[in-house]
Amino acid sequence: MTPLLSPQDHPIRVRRRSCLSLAAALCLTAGQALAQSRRLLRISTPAVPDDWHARMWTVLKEQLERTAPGQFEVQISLNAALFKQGAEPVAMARGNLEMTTLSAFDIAKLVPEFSLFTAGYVIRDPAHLLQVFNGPIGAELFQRVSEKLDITVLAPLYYGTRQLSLRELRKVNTPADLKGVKLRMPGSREWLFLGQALGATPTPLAFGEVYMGLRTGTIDAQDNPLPTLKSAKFYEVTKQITLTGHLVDVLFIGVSNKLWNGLSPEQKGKLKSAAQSAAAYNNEKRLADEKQLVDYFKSQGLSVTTPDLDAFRKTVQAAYLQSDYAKAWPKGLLERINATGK
Ligand code: KDO
Repeated sequence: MTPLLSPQDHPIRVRRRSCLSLAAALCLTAGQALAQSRRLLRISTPAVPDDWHARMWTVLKEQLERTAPGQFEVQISLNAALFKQGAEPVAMARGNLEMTTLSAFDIAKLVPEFSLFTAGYVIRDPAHLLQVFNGPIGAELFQRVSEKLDITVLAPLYYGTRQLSLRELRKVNTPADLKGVKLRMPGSREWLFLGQALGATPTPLAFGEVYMGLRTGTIDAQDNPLPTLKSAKFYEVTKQITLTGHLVDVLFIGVSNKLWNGLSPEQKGKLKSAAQSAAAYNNEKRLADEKQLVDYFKSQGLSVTTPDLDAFRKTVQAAYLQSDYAKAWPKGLLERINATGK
């Protein structure tokens, strides 16, 4: 006997229902496939949210959403919340992180010639920095980074010119005036050497602890570019800025080769272009900030002084040239850097 059909089980409805569930199933599988084919891009940086090199990651994310919709899942983590400062390259090698900004100091640990860019008063200004890294010298060095760190550099960026900031007023004209000053540096050999070359007593401390260190007096001074002094609010616990301009500092937007090597040529092009846009955004904002921040800090009651730059340059350059670091600099590289842009 033919079973009685309830109104809901009418054959047309049944067929429509199964079509709908088939469509839903297809949608689900397509969705799952999309999710699987989406490349996870986890980004970690110690940068504070208001800093340009933190905001630039949103520029990268939004560009990728436009140019490669559904292909990347970008997760941005600021304030060293995911990995502590300097631990990013290891996290990338282990497959736990895909992107970050690397400093020359991070790279110098494995590629010794990079210590040339940790040395004070080598790079003349932001334009010189970008010419060096966007030209043949950059291409050669980035090849070494790929081999040694398994990271592809997508774009260099201008992090700013590092200046000293002190929690108390002090006459600082030459490196001798920094004798005994506890100058906070990030915690690696290369950073500490820079602090020492400046004539101070370098004290290692993570970026996230600098504000407190200045406030409580654990440290007497720190060095960072003016835009970071503002975004991380160090100026609130600083009485004096001394414009040593000792390091025209660079960061590199890097991606793990584990991710990079699995991308199609088209995806590589889009990711690289998004990284270049992010770097350009950072550079423009940072340069504009550096032009007007001295006035801002003065308006906040800080004393801004200019020391004897020749004295600083001579002392710091001599310290590097006499150090073991200089022994790792490939013959002729310093001369090529000096000749770039001239
Ligand atoms: C810092 O710790 O002083 C430093 O400026 C070092 C840079 O290489 C970079 O790590 C930077 O911090 C962070 O990105 C925070 O701005």
